[in-house]
Amino acid sequence: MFEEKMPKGFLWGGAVAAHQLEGAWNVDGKGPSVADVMTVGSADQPREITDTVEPGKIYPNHDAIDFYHHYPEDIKMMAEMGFKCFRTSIAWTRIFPKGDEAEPNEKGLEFYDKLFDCCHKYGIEPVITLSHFEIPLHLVHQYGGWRSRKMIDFFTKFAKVCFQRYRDKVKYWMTFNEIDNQSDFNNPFLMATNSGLLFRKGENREAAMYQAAHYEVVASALAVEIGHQINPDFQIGCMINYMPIYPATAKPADQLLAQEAAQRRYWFSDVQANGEYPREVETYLQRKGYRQDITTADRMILREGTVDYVGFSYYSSMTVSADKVGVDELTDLHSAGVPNDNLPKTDWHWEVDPEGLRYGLNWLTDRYHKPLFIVENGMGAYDKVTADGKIHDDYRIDYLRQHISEMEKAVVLDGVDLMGYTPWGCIDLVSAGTGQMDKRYGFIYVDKNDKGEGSLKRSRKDSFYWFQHVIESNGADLDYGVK
Ligand code: P53
Repeated sequence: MFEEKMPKGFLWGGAVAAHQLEGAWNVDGKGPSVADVMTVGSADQPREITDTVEPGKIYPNHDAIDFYHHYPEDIKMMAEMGFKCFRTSIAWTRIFPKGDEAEPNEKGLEFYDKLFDCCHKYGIEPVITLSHFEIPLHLVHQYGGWRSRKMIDFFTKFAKVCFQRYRDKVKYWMTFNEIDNQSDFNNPFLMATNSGLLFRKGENREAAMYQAAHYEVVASALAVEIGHQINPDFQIGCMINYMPIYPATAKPADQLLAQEAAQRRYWFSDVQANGEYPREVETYLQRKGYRQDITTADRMILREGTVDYVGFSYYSSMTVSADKVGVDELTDLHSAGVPNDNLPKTDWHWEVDPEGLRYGLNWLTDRYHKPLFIVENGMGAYDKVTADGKIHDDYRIDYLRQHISEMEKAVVLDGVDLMGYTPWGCIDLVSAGTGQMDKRYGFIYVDKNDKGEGSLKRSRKDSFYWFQHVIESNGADLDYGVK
């Protein structure tokens, strides 16, 4: 147990994303986003991305947990847990239903006014992601998503409208969720969600990714500049999915490969935090002839729009082996990955590595010299409701407890500058990767299953009371109710 507590004002809370919990997919003028044409999958079955909404298929994001109509009750429960902040996103298609309209949709703007007012009523600070896997479907079909430079204008217009409207209600922002997931460019789901890229047959996916991601980092930098003009007190961050990349052995080739893999994965945040492409990635792009459309003006924008903090999600680490992919043959990171036998796995095969979080907090501090914010962490698990209506989720408490403990070492022993901690899916919601409801992360249980059946009734899991004590003690008591 720590004598020292976390810093005063530390932002304890929870994280969600609009499309994964709001539902009301076509209510009050909302247009369809790319998430609205994704079906339900499972641990071993990927989600299908259809052209349009097809009859007979289950699209779990359409209704989700209907947070759109339940938010007063849900925020109240989060306040009961003691949340200091609440991370969600603004569904782009509520504000610009197609994405390329001249004027925003007033009804959509009003919804977030009400939501943010509700948060403030309980002293909860909203933490807002602008683009969290919710690209307007029209922009995907009409412009090819981020293949098009025009997306920079559409996105920055959306960002500006939000910054102006919520100037006095939201202080903490992030531009793109998990922008670096695209280093896994052979994963069609990640490319569709992050960039609205639907691949053509035989296309060079890596080339398409680098060009699209370039437009995104430019749009992100412009948004940072616009935001700071609108309110100099805004804290605007980038957001990456951070995973330590370990060498499989102490062989120098594995070490080199791990370093190279990190360069290919973290150049996104390098650009966003440091204002320029790192040398090795610039050289790689020149060698390959990728990202041909970059202008002098783009480079200026990148330099001027650096972020205030680095937000990141943390779920697991990855391990790479030069026996799989040679050092100079690395393209997509996934292909170099090997299992790490030292680590247990979740039911969805994600490796659990609490110490990797402390390692990461130090690594990111060394690399960026900026405040950090853990905006997602957690473990998807099956929950069982017992006869007395309770959910005894000791496995979830165990996971979070170990991670928070490592986080506290990084802050107290290593001096990392950390703004807050918002575990993922604080209320059960639709999984991004699989579309399932039964892959649960929440402290608050929601009665709904993968087929879309259930009363939507909310109830408190054991972890609810545990996290309440963690927050109440500012991170000093991690043992409440632990046997
Ligand atoms: P789910 C892949 C790898 C790491 C994080 O994920 C990821 C993904 C995408 O599935 O996504 C983030 O729901 C994301 C959230 C997502 C959460 O992690 O697949 O920012 O939207 O729900 C957990 O279990």
